[in-house]
Formats: sequence, C-alpha cells, structure tokens
Amino acid sequence: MSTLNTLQIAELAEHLENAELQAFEVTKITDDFPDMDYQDAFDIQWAIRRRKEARGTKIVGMKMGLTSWAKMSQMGVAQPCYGFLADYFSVPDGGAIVYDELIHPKIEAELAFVTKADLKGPGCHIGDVLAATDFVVPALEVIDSRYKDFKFDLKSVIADNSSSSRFITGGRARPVHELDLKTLGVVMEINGQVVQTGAGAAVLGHPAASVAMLANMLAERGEYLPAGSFVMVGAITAAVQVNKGDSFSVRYQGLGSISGRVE
Ligand code: 0L1
Ligand code: MG
Repeated sequence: MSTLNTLQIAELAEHLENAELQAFEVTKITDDFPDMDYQDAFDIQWAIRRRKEARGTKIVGMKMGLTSWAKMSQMGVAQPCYGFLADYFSVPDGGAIVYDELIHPKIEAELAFVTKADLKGPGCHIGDVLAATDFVVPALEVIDSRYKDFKFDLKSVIADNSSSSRFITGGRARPVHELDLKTLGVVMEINGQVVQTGAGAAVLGHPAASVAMLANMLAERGEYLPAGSFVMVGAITAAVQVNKGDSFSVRYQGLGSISGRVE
C-alpha cells in the first residue's frame, strides 16, 4: 500500500536529490507526511535512482544500512535498510573525499561481496549467498544523511537513499571460502589514532546474512541481485565523523587496508 500520490513521490525525490547534489540539510520528510509508509519511502528512493539514470549516471552497486543491533538502537530504528550506489559515489583508494560536496560525512568500515550468480528472494539465505559469491573485498562507506543532525526515522532514511554518498573499495579481494567472515577483524584509524575496532559478526551475525536480506527485500519489489553485483553489507564499526584535513585508514584482517583523506 502507499499513501502518497505519483506527484508527491516525484516532488519528494527531487527535494531529497537536490539536498544530496547541492549538499544542504533538510528536515525529515515524515514531519510533513506523517502517514507515509514503507512503500512510499522505497518509491521515493527508486524515483531518485531513476532521476540519476535518466541523466546517464550508472548504478554500480547496492548497500545495506543499519545492519548492526548497536547501530539500530543508536538510531532508534528496528530494522535494516538498503540503498543504491551511483558511479560518482566511488572514490579511489588513497584518494580524497571532498568535504564541501557533502554535509556532515561519517565513515564506516564495511565489506563488499561481488557475486557471480543471480540472487533472488524470497527465501534467500546465507548458503545461497556464499555459493553465489565471487569474492569479498574491503569497503569503506561515507554516509551523509541529508537530514539535519542525522535526525530521522526509518522511512525518512530509506527515502534518502539510506544516507549513501561516497564509498572506497580497495585492499585485497579474496574468495569467500578463504575467510572466516564472522571473526574477520577491522581496525579504523583517523589521523593515526585508533578510533574503532570490530569484527564481521557485527553485521547481522554474519556478513552474508546482509546480502541475503537485501535479495529478500528487493524481491518485495520484483527486483533481484544479478550476477556481478557489488554489495556493501553494512558497518562493522560505528560511523565516525570526519572533518576537512583528516586522513583515515582501515586495516582488514587478511584483506589489506583502505585509506583516504578529507580535503
Ligand atoms: O550505512 C548505514 O548503516 C547508514 C544507513 C542510514 C542511517 C544513517 O545515516 O546513519
Ligand atoms: Mg553503511
């Protein structure tokens, strides 16, 4: 079911996409549309995606968000969400995040799965994901909620493409059977100081569970993850605010590291 009409979906997509592209904060959209539901929220996100595709932007991957119990409780939400990754979100390993293009960026240590077979829900599970995975590679997400002070509810955040803004991938790709994804450790440093540590199990108990959940959520809209998909599974660490002039690096057990700076 949905509560918003086609025009309202289109206007909210334009509003939130403008906030992303021009880097300005907005209030959460449920303040003005308290009755909107999850279908409306995803309709807005998919409308933003279609706006970008119509301008020639390529969608290069998907991300899961709010996949740790700690993060869900920190943000006051009860379930994970997903978003899409556009081509211009990608920053090379060792490269710079341009602060002025963003509002209040935070970084998260993540892993990405790259698939070699289609994944379709409903009923997709960890076993399906492991069988369909070509390799796992380190990823770092830059989230940048368009909502003032990162204050939102789940519907507002879904409509805002789950705060997606930039990502870096790098380090060393390895086949999934060589990794113990639950105990895989990460260490995040900012300006040479350790600020976060974590292990893969922070992501829904097992990072592959996140990819399975994405396939199942996409199935609700008749969508699926085609072979060759790049999927970031959600944060292993808490999100950490970064500022102009910061440098950061994340070390991944057995997978090398990713680094970058904010300018
Ligand atoms: O990637 C994430 O886990 C974040 C999803 C959106 C919530 C937020 O902006 O913190
Ligand atoms: Mg994330």
